[in-house]
Order: sequence, then structure tokens, then C-alpha cells
Amino acid sequence: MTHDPNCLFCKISQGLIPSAKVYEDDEICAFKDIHPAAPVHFLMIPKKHIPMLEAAEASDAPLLGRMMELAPRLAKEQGCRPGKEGGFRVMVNNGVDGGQEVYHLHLHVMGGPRPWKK
Ligand code: DGP
Repeated sequence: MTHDPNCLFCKISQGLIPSAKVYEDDEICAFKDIHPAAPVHFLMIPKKHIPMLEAAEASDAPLLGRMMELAPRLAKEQGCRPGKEGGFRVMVNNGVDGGQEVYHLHLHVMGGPRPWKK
């Protein structure tokens, strides 16, 4: 597993910095966003240090696919309502123009009854 010792989210995934974890396996970790923009707002990260979406390689595709497949399950576990009347948002910020602040690839998963801030 490749970690960056200076990366905040690598430290969180390794348990070196506390977080409210909602899921963990050998490849993926999910924890609540410290500044929630919706009633449900958690982040999903690969444990492998991938700085941003555009740094992902073809060999990362199964891992990214697993994250996308896992997102709906975790969203429901965290209280997002199922189906068309409920739902959730999955968002990736990439680079400065994309609003990325933490350079470790993460999915924002946001949901809960509207309105939210974002
Ligand atoms: P982005 O702009 O996509 O890079 O979003 C980074 C998110 O990370 C932002 O919504 C706030 C969250 N965040 C920043 N620092 C911490 C932290 O130390 N703990 C947790 N749980 N979330 C953090």
C-alpha cells in the first residue's frame, strides 16, 4: 500500500488522525466530512495515495469501480432515503478549478432531505 506520510487523508485512513469512520476494508475507507454540507456527508477514499482523479491509472479502475458500487450501500446505511424520492449526490473535486482542497482522491457522498447548503 502506498501512503504519503504528509497526506492528511493517508493519516486518517491509517488511524493516525481521528475521524468518524463509517466504513473500512483493505482498500477503501469512509469517514464523515468535518464540514458537512448536507445532513449526510461522508468521504470515501482509496487507502492507496492517489492525489487526484486525473492521477488515477487504468490499473486503478477496479478500485474506483468498487468505490462507486459501495457508495449507494453506505449512503443508505448513513440514512439517505432509497429510491427516486430520496437519493444522494456523489462528487469529486479535481484540482484548483475543481475546488479540490485535499490532494488525496475522495468521493463526497451527500444526502438527506433538502435543502442543503451545496
Ligand atoms: P475537497 O474540497 O473536495 O478537497 O474536500 C475536502 C473535504 O475534506 C472538505 O469537505 C472538508 C474535509 N476535511 C478536511 N479536513 C478534514 C479532516 O481533518 N477530517 C475530516 N473528517 N474531514 C476533513
